Amino acid sequence: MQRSLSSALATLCGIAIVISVCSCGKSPAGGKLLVGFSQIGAESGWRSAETDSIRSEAEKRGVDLKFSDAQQKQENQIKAIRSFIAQKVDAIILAPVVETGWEPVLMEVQRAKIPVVLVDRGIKVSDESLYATLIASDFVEEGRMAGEWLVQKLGGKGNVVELQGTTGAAPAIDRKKGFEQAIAKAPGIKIIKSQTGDFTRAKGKEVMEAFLKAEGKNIQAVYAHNDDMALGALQAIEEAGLKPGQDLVVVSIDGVKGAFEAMVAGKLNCTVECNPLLGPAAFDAVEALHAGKSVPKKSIVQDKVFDQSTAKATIDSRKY
Ligand code: GYE
Repeated sequence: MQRSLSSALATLCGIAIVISVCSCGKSPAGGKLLVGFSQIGAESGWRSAETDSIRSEAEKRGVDLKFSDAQQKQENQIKAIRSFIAQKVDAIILAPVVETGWEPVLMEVQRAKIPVVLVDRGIKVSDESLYATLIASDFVEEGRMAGEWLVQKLGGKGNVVELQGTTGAAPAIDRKKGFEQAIAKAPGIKIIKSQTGDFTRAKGKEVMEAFLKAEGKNIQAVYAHNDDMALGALQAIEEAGLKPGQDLVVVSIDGVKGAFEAMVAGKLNCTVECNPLLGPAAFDAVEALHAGKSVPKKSIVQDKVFDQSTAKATIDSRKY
């Protein structure tokens, strides 16, 4: 009797342990991982390719993905993150629109013990433990590659106008910095105008129109922080009766299909690739963190330069 009572108790205890282990590993999505993805918006071809990559990877891995488009506004991203906390997600993937202002909401996420995977853009926080990992390109290096290519192309001399990305965004700050470092080695090259075009084609065109009105034939080259703004600038240049790619050298960053088409057409001169296909790496990180494994604080995506001499041979193999 004594023995059977203790063995019954042991069995009950065992069941209790099994039950508690099962319930702590289970997310509200019924066994599936539940992940919130706060995306910036749909401002560029690059951004749409990143969204597709994350969505399709979630589907492939059977992850229940809550997607939120912030329409370029940090306040919308903060709202989305708070709603992910309320939904008790297993992880948050965040593509942060700007670098600063994330501490308060990320502290709430930390209190809820939800890991944060940053994709494509970095943030500036006093406490690095507010996010688990960042998966992104080296934007300073991209700007530097664009600058070095242009210094060579212009033979060290010429006036450049710059179309900046979204004010306060990591790629806008860093691509400017890297480009300036590269052209500093060629004192004959000067940035004569620089303004934000918000990473969009429409704004890129509008700002380029204003640059052409103010400076006209004084401009030898355009440096755009992304392809969409460069494609908008090409339109403005043509509408002003000039030939982009010949009368003006145009260099940008991203490497989207439209940029390759414009290079094959002889209008865009060069693009520095920035790989947006971050879905697989993002979910590798999410799954590792969920399994309690550690992940590197930063993973750098490798990029390279393409110009008109390599565009034709590579355009068909482009994945975005
Ligand atoms: O270059 C641009 C987009 O954050 C790296 O954002 C990304 C940038 C990309 O809108 O096209």
